[in-house]
Amino acid sequence: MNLQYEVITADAMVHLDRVFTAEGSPNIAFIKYWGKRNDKLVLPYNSSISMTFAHEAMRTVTSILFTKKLKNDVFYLDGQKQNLENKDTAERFAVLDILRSAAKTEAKALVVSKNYFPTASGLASSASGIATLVFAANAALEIGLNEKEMSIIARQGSGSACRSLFGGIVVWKAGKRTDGKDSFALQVFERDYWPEIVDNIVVVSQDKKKTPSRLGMRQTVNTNPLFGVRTLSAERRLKLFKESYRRRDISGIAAHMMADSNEMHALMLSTVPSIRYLNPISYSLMDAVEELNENEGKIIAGYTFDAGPNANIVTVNKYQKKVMDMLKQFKEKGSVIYIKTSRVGDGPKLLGAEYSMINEDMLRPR
Ligand code: 2P0
Repeated sequence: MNLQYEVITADAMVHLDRVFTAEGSPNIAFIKYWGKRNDKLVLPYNSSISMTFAHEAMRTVTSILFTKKLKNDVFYLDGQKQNLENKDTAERFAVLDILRSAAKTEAKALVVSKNYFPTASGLASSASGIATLVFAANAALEIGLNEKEMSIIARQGSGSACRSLFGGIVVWKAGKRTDGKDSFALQVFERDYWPEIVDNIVVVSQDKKKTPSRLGMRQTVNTNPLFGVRTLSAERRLKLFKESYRRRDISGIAAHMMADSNEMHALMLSTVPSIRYLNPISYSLMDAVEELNENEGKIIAGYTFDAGPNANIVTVNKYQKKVMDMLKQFKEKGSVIYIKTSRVGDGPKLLGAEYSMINEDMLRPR
């Protein structure tokens, strides 16, 4: 077999020197992923479930161009050229090598990405970044992967990214196989299944987190004897959460999401060394949501926190004013920087050429 010929044929199918731009959104997990059974392939111990944010509220826009003019990949994030020698960035960028190998090309990529939300503040920037990158590259390389296949690749860049390949409510199945082929995301409820749902993203800090999730998860798995019960507990709760969502039962989903957030943060706290992402304002927000529910005599809102102090407070249209009134006191005291409200959104989509963020200058060696 003539390998050279094969490469040339494959490259002919790749859109070289043409910019593809896509937008995608982060997701918030209601039943969380925290701990890998395989670090390299990013295989989780338990399944997780999330909501993809609407693009209007939170999004990443990524332009990509494959070219023979570059000797190495080049990556700009929020206007800053990134160092792809950095181990963490390189590990995540390895998704491009998987895609290149599927397309049988060695062309390098110029990637320009912009996040319309604070990076590295526990708001899942890696999830939307990698999901959008995989989506745009799949189009540019004309590989024709479907969302499930893209989710398997995105997962290897960042676990939570696999869930952002879909809109609506999404499950990442943990899978059992050692090669990861059964560890992928799928949509379990369409975006409009329950249109009344709203998530209030309450930003209390824009600082970079102290412990990267990847390191924190490894420490938890390696040192925490409580981790043994986590897998079963999360799987069980995920079923209950899905059932409540199916019934459009706000009290049910809110109770399950609060329990799961608390279980994950308890695991983090009892890891050695102890990992603490929540700050005093996070705890005050938990108190305030619980007080609101007590005053109502039923659960009308639920909180969940990722690897950071920012809260996500979920409710339905009917109770949204009560939640915002409760949050007003935090804003007045200056303890909340801003609140973004999002509905359930769509998965990534391609944008027109006018959205390209790539210019000739970026291709020049310096
Ligand atoms: C989640 N988080 O389910 C959980 C809840 C944070 C807390 O997925 O190592 O960036 O790249 O797979 O996906 C954040 O971790 O970690 C995360 P890697 P990722 O959303």
